[in-house]
Formats: sequence, structure tokens, C-alpha cells
Amino acid sequence: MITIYSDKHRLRNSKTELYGGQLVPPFENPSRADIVLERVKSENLGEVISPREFGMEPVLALHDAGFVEFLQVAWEEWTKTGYKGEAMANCWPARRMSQRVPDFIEGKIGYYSLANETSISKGTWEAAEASKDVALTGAELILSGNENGVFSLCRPPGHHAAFDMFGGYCFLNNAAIAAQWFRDNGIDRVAILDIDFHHGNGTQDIFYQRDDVLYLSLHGDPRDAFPHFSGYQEETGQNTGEGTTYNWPLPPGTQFNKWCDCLKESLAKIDQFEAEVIIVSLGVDTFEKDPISFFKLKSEDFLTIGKLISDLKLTTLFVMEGGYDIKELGVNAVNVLQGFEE
Ligand code: SP5
Ligand code: ZN
Repeated sequence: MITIYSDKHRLRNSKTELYGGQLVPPFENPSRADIVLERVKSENLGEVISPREFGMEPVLALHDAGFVEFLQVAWEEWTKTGYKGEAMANCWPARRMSQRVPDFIEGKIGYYSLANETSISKGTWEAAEASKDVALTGAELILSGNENGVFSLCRPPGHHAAFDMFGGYCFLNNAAIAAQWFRDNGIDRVAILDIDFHHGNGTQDIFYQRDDVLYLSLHGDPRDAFPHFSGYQEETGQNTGEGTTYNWPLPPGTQFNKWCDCLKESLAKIDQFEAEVIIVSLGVDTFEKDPISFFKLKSEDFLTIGKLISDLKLTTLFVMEGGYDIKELGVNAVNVLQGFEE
């Protein structure tokens, strides 16, 4: 399987994450992509290629233009204020408040964010830009028709990034951008299967009212897990999108057999939908040792996941999302890909 990878992920190297009331070194850091790439190489998964640049058009096809501009200038505007730390929100347009976009960066960052664990630092935009090119280059390879599966080793991840909000370590929604690109290049029906531990609120948000992109997610129940305000079972889409979003929220301690039953249900939905292409939002923070999650999957289970996905016999683009147990991250992610290829 071909892997798409860019060194520019390193430019996303923030120093602070708000966690439990403390500023800690971020769980989402450059060593994550390093360890996955290392495993891709040591297992001889296949060729590793660099992305090409697609520009902003595929991004503006589904993200808000004001939001994209905000991401581009946020760090510069933040440093101009004289603040000493990294950029983070402290105020949001919450219930019954004005939804206008403020002028001052501290207001803008609240308007354009859905969580404040994720600080914006120098280079964040450049890394996010390269990450969507990694996803798009994978999509382009799939469309060339020679591959059954392609791995876009995206970093930073994307599935929490909504139409006009960043957060959850995500800035641009790589998987959604790839899905839209497929739609704009002759593919009629795309399924996004999100197996990251967290609900992909951003991807769901973007396609919630559309019936051309099926969104399916297995995740920690929002009663107990981030992003807390999205991912309930009753969220099934709206208007023409009614019935093309499905969520499987699962409780703390969930083991593979239970998780796997839900995966099989989601694969049956993809089959019924008659998707032409699948995008897998590949998070491996479902791992039993993940430091911020609560499922109990073991390394060998990731092989089974890949195998089950391959049973659909559909062209598949794997887009890297979360996974924070650095030690086993490479093994777990590549296990999915090897299980798919077996
Ligand atoms: C892409 C991705 O996986 N993003 C995840 C972002 C999660 N950020 C919030 C983490 C809050 C963690 N609370 C953990 C409690 C553990 N005891
Ligand atoms: Zn996650």
C-alpha cells in the first residue's frame, strides 16, 4: 500500500495543551507521525510519497472562508497582542449570545473554536495546509484507479474540524476535504467510516444535511467522552441528509467483541448505501493503553478491523486521525493497513 507523508507535519509543534486545569505538553505531537512512518518502513508496507499542492479551492469547497482566513492569520494576530503564551480561546458565543464575529483575536478565536485544549502556535497553519494535501494526494491516487487502498498519513488530524470551527487537535477536516474532492471529480457516493475513539463532530457537521456522503462513527459515548456535545445515537442527519449519518456511542470499558459488532453494523450500512469509495478516519485511540480514551482494543484487534473493512471490496482511503499511546501507535495503525491488505 502506498503511504502519503509530508515532513511539514513537524511545523505543528505546540508546547501547551490545557488538560485537567494544567498546561501540559500536547498528546498530539510530531512523534506520532514519526512512529507511524517508522512502522510503515520497517514493515515494508510500500512506497512512501510526498503530497502535491492542491491550493485552497478544495478547502473552500466546504470550510467557511472567514474561518480559513482566521486560521491563516491567527498566530500573527495573537503575537501582535504581546501575549506570551500560545493562542487559546477563553470566551465563546454560547447559548443566547450574539453570533457576530468580533474584531479582536481573543474574540475571533472563541468564535472559530469548539474546544480550548488545542492552542494555535507558530507553523500550525502551514502544517494543517500540508495535511489536507496529504489527504487529497491520497484521493487523487485512488481516483487513478490503480490502488485498492491508500494511506494518507495526515497530521494534524481533521475529524473534529467543522464548517467554521477548530478544536480537538484538528484545524482542517482532511477526510471531509477528500470526500468533497471525490464528489467534485466524478464519484457520486462516498462513505466515511470514522473509527477514531472520539466522535467526528466536524465531519458529521459538514455532511449532516447531505445524502451523497454517508457518515458512520463508532466512539466513546459523549456523556463521558470528548467532544461531549455531538455523537448521540439520535443524530441521524437532517433534511435531505436524514438517514445518512449513523452513530454508535459506546460506554467506558468497551471491549473489542462489542465494538466489532457495531463495526459490522456500520459496514452493512456502507453496503446498503452502495458507496463507490470509502474513506476511513483512522484513529487508533481505541487502544487499551491510550492515555486519554476508554476502550479496550488490543494491538491484534487492529488487524481484524482492516480485514473486515477489506471484505467490502471497495477502494479505500485511510486518513490518519488520533492515537496517543506513542509506543504502540505505529504497530496499531499499520496493523489496520496490513489486515486490509492480507
Ligand atoms: C483527533 C483526536 O483524537 N482528538 C481528540 C481530542 C481530545 N481532546 C480532549 C481530551 C480531553 C481528555 N479527557 C480525558 C480524561 C481521561 N481521564
Ligand atoms: Zn480521537
